[in-house]
Amino acid sequence: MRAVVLISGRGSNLQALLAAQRAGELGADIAGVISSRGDAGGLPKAAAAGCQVAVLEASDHTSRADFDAALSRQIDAWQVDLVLLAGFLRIFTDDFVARYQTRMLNIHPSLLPALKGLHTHRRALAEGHSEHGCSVHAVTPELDGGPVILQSRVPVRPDDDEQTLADRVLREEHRIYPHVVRWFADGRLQLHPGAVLLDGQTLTRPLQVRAGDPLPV
Ligand code: NHR
Ligand code: GAR
Repeated sequence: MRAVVLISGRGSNLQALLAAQRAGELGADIAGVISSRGDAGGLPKAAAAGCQVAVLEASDHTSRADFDAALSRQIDAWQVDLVLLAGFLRIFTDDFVARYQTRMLNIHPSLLPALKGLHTHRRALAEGHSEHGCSVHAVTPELDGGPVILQSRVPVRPDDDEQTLADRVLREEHRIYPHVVRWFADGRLQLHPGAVLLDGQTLTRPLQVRAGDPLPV
């Protein structure tokens, strides 16, 4: 199975996926990495790992539809089976989502459906949440609204700031994302337009772990 990873920044989730691939635990080859920013820290990491890389900047495209068309062309040229968003900061058009909906996953830094959108750690603190976390979900046209597959819960501590909380969540992102990719690569996870199936059973609610707990097999 071949995967493409879409990034916009640092690329630590990309690195976690690459590490899982190297360890033989991903079940997929990361054939290519596409960044929406030329200065993304993840790009040199991708190149060092031997992935093909491409940069598609929004400023070089006249519309979202035009950007997404260029993105599709690159993805399709690499002939991948799976599209993985990893800190990708561009909202897609419905047409783009429709094309990849059965083979596209995202890692989002909150316990969805709580805290969709950006700046989730800041908002978790501002809203006084006692628990926070991250979610791997299927991507649908509704932003951060697709079915959640696996999430990890972390405590919010009284002395947390945005950075300490983000770090605690990020460690869990790096555990759960490669794990879900493995399910997809092994053919155990199927993404359908209205439902997600794991081992042939419709997921009616997300699987959940707590920080550090063993992951569901
Ligand atoms: N597209 C669709 N249609 N559906 C989803 O669920 C998507 C998506 C595109 C990206 C990732 C998402 C996240 O994990 C994602 C999920 C970007 C924004 C955003 O507001 C929000 C959520 C996500 C990604 N982007 C601004 C935009 O105008 C740009 C912000 C910036 O550049 O700083 O595209 O949270
Ligand atoms: C991660 O925390 C990811 O969940 C989040 O951005 C960070 C990217 O870090 N994604 C979003 O907020 C998407 N809107 P990384 O580049 O080191 O993987």
